[in-house]
Parts: sequence; C-alpha cells; structure tokens
Amino acid sequence: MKAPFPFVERPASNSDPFWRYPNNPVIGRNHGSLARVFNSALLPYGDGYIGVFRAEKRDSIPHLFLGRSLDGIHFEIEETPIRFTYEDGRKDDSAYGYDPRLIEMEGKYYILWCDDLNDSPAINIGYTEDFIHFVKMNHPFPPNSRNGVLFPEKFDGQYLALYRPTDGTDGNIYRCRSQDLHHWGDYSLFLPKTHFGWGKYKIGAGCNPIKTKEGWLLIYHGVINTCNGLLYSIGGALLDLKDPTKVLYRSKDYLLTPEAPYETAGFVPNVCFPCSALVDEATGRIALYYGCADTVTSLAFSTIDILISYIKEHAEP
Ligand code: BMA
Repeated sequence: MKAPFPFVERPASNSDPFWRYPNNPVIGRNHGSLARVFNSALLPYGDGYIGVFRAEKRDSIPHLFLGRSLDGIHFEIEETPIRFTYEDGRKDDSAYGYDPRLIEMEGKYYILWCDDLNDSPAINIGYTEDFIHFVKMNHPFPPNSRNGVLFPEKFDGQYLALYRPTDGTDGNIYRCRSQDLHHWGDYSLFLPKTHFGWGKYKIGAGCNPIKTKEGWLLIYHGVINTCNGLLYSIGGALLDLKDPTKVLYRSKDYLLTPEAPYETAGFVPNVCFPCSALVDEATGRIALYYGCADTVTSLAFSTIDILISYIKEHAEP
C-alpha cells in the first residue's frame, strides 16, 4: 500500500511559495534520547518513509540516525547512530556526521553527508541496499567541503554533484562530475552567492534536484551575515533539463525565511536548512523537510507549478 503523502493545502490568505505545516515542528526537542533532531533527509520506502536524521544527544555531537515513518509526520528514530563500514572492511572512525542527503539511484540508496577528514569537515558518500548494512567510501570529496548533493541520473554517462568548498574564502556552489562516484573532477562554478541580500554570505545546495517537465528544480539555502549573526533562508533555481549545469532562472527573493518562533529561536537562531523534499508525482505536491534553528525538524509545502512560477516571476535579471 502506498503511504499517504504529507500535505495540507495553502491557506486562502497566503500567497507564499512555501507554506508551513500548522503543527510544526514535526520532530520537537528531546525525541527520546535525542536532544535535537534537525537537518535530515527522507525517501518513500516500503509502505511508508525512511529517513537519515541528523541528531545530537546531550553531548551535542552530531551523528546520523535511521528513522521511519508511516505518514511522513510521525517518526520513530533509532537511538544509536548508523555505523558505516569502509569499503575495505575498516570500521567507521569518524568523530561526527551531519547534514545528510538521501537519494535512490540504480537500485541503491546513497547518503551524502559531512564527516571528519582529520580535523576538517568533508563530504562523504555512503550507500546501503537494505538500511541494515551501511558502507562508506574513503572521502571522495576533499577536506573543507560541505553540502554535497547528487543528481539522481547520469548526464553523458557521468554522475553530477553539487557542493560547496567551505574554507571561508568562497561561499559559492560548484559542480563536479565522476565516472564512478569515487573520483571527482571537472570542477566548475555552478551558482555564485548573491551580490546582496539573503544569499550574500554563502549558499549551499539543499535537496536532491527535482526533475520536472520544465527543468530541474533546485532548492538551496542562502546565508546573510547580520549584526545578530548568520541567517539561513531557502531559495530556488530552475536548471536546464538536458544540461543542468545551465541555470535557467534563479529567484532573487527567498522562498522561505525564518519567521516562525521555532525558526527564529533555538540552539542557533534564525536557521531554515533544507535537506530533503518528497514529491508526489501524480499531483506535483512537494513536502519539504527542513531543520529549524539547529533544534527541530519542520515541514513546509508547495507544488512544482507554484515553485516554478515563483522562481520565474522573481527571477534575477
Ligand atoms: C551550517 C551547517 C548546518 C547548520 C548551519 C547553521 O554551517 O553546520 O548544519 O544548520 O550551519 O548553524
């Protein structure tokens, strides 16, 4: 049986491109022994949903945890972190792991997340076929890399990924290609941070790109540095269907910004951080999961048509 798709209609009084689930957050503080569950990723699986959740216990060290849901709204999350084994059989030696993206491709489930390469955060790629055994690669991305997102199909026979170097000098999203997911090259600037406004400080890919008739829909985060610290909003772009390295439209206005109390207050105030979106193929409905204030997980809704129209109507010249 197909799982119910989590969705509520946009209130008549609202014309925003994303609208919030009225009962947010869907995962609050102190979910069992997990003190804070936030930037996390979900996929349909079996008769429900499966997710890789970024959570921290009372030691405040982030790890990835596996969780399940029948309706995309109520979650059971395991209390011990996912343990990966390296491809050569070595046991996982990472000190932390955070900000997972989860994608199904060629019969496998891939997880892209950030763990430690010596003292630097680096994107890693792991995979599983059964959500019981998890294998990870030996850091296919360099130190100081974050927000790795994979396209769910190959282009000209090559995998395509987005990521952001994070050594403090840049803040732009790059793209790179690979024949085998292990070795990446052909690096090129993909989307620069904005000159002004909500994405001026840095930007980073958010959810797996969504394939639509009009192109690939990319939901990403943008950060502005204010007198009161960093503020994380959610933005959108439409990429060419055949060659998604071409950006067709990019919204100059954010799609969602911290406004609700659970977004503006918490461990790190003013953070809306998207890692995953479910798409209902039949209706074009979108359920966006995003971390709020590095403390809780929330849901916002839209449709493919609404997002594409908004991005086009508010496109940068
Ligand atoms: C980023 C990442 C995210 C976090 C955000 C706000 O650099 O570490 O995990 O949500 O900062 O603190």
